[in-house]
Amino acid sequence: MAKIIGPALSNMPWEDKPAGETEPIWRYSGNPIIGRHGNKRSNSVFNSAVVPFNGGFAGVFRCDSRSISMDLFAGRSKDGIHWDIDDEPILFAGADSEIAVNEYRYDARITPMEGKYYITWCNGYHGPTIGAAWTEDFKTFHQLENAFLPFNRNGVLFPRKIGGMYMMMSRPSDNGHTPFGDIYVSQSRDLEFWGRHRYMMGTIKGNESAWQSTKVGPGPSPIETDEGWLLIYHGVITTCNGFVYRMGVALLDLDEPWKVKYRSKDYLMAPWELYECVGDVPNVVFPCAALTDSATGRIAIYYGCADTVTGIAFTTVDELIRFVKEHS
Ligand code: BMA
Repeated sequence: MAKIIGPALSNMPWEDKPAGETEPIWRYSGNPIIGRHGNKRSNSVFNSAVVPFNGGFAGVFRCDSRSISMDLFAGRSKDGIHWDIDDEPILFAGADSEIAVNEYRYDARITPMEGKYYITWCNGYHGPTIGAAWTEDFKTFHQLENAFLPFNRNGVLFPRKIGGMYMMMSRPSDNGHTPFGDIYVSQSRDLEFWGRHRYMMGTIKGNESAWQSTKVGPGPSPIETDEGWLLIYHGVITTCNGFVYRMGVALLDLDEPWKVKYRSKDYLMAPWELYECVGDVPNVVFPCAALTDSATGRIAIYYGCADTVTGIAFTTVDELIRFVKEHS
């Protein structure tokens, strides 16, 4: 049995694998857990992040408004399934006034680290780049400098220093709906200045693994295991009717996480259910968070469905490691 390195979480949302299920991952029977109308003005609630907090759960949610502006909202939950999401967006304090201008904010990840909760997101600053902030209470949020220049998306921190350095994955891109994209890892001593950029993994061209032929991007903050960092990511193909977003998994070297030990050739999960295939942007599953229980190896992945609603899928560390090794 592989081991998750991290705290136990006995109250995380969970359903056992249904009898006869052959997939390595299975959806919560009550999906979607958050519908379009998660707060007062929301058109859609998706691509959002959650963490254990104060015996329950807290989250940062992407709620696109009815004017279709993109912003981040704090939320709280007792069970990780039923959520109260604020009606007003998060006010980020502390940033340099230039950085604090809110052009747009979306697709947050949360990484608990050193007693704080770090939030990273796609932040509009003359083009999309990686915004960063921290909170201790999900009420006051302290904004840091943007990690990178535009154009970039999917900034995801590792949950601890590695070799004495903070590490963040990202996916350099362009100003629009990027028709390309590979994942890199960057390093920092202080979470402000980033360098030592290393290529981690890219798209796979041709017919071999075409679901990830257009772009790939990191999902939740990586899960530390005794076999390596488990990275759940999204992969995109361009079809005659637009992009299709699927989920994959990779196992990264613990000390040099840009080195990929295994990576799924077959996708892990794809838009199969109606709420994943039909919505404001059809055929999208987009993972942004994972809860884990080191005592049992359980993993609950939170993912956006069709850019409209939010779902949970369950798996275990053994299922993911077996799958990535068998389908690498
Ligand atoms: C990406 C991001 C995501 C979105 C996806 C599908 O480029 O904008 O927020 O879920 O496209 O529309």
